[in-house]
Amino acid sequence: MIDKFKLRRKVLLVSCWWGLVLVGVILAARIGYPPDEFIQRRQRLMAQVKEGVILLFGEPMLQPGRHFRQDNDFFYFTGLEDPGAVLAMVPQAKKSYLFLPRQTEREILFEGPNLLQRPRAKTKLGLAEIYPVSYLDEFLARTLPRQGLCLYVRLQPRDEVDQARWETRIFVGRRHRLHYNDQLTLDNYRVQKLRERYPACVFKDVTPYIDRLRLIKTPAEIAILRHNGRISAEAIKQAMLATRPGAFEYELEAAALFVIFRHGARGFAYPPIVASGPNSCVMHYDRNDRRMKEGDLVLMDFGGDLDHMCIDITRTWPVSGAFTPEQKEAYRIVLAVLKACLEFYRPGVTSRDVQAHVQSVLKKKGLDSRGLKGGIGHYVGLATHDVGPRGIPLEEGMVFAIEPALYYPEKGWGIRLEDTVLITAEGCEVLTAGVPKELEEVESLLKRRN
Ligand SMILES: [Mn+2]
Repeated sequence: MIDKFKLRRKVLLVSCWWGLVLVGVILAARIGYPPDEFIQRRQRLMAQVKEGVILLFGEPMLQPGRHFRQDNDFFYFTGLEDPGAVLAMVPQAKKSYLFLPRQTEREILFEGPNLLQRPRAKTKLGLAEIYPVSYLDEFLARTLPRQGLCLYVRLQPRDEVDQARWETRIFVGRRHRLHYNDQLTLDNYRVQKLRERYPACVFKDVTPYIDRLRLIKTPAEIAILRHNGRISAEAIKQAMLATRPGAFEYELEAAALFVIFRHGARGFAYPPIVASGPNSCVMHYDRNDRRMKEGDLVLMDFGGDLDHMCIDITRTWPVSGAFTPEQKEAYRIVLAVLKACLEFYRPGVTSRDVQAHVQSVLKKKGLDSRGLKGGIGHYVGLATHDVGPRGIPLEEGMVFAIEPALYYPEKGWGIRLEDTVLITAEGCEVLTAGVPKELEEVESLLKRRN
């Protein structure tokens, strides 16, 4: 009996140890993109557009004060982080051309050489040629007449790491409130110049084609998202463990950032929200500088940006470690809505179907929905609010976040829960399941604090 017990204990210890090693290996693994990923994406785009010349501009300069992050659409078809680049695709010839600035010695010294210094890279990257940007206009002048004088450019706004195309449009509109700030966006300026230079050209919008492709994640993107889901979930877990009365919100932000940066993230999917007490009712709270008190709830909305793929998670927990009965009641409703959504997601389902299911689940559980509907949240990918047609039934390979919430400013607390999910053939995979959301699990994790 004793031997058997000892053996069992040994097996348990060994398997625990291997479990820890495995978690370490999984979190430490570097994923990235396979080399031909971007060649295939360009082929897919060209197979659909079929005509003219497709022109995509990269981020023009290094961005002060932050790591360089390439324009999302440009990155999607190149995977390149060189500033000042332009990509031209000629669908009828099935060829792609890259244009890069000719760097001075000084630029090379400070920033390192761009691909123009490595002409042989073109074969590996599947490019027909790498040219200096100064050749772009002559290239267009030579190529456009043979391609029917048709130019596909981005006629809709760009998206950013934490801003959808439609949000860019709204913020530009907001900036225009004051006529001193109402200059054209860089995209619109480029289109205006192209129209001036090539007045005979027909201009068509390439964004619907791009958005349709970006909507369905590739196996490489899914692998990155899974990894990001794991490290971002672990980050929130560490923030939960760092919570104590008297600590500042930014201490939780620091605990979470350490985890994602340690595992290869280049930045965050959006500025981390660590909102305690009354701040939890401010949806995009940004300051993170309040001192937390016993009795506060803290709402944290956080996700990493790993290899240009974003994750979006929200959890809400009590600073003291225990929810009040009133908070528990609200938490159960938010959680029930989230879980009812997650269990129902599968290909073919519409937002309306999900909402009907949510209402029937709440009814069965005898819970008052307090106005919460559930449904399908925002797409997630290269941007936290990613591109893609809205209002269509779910398809395998879509990734989106759903974030039910109840806010009570008069009581000084709000509750939001959010997971990022991948639609699979049979249902969905919660990419952010690594951080607990069940009431009891949250409270028991908080008990582990020293
Ligand atoms: Mn979200």
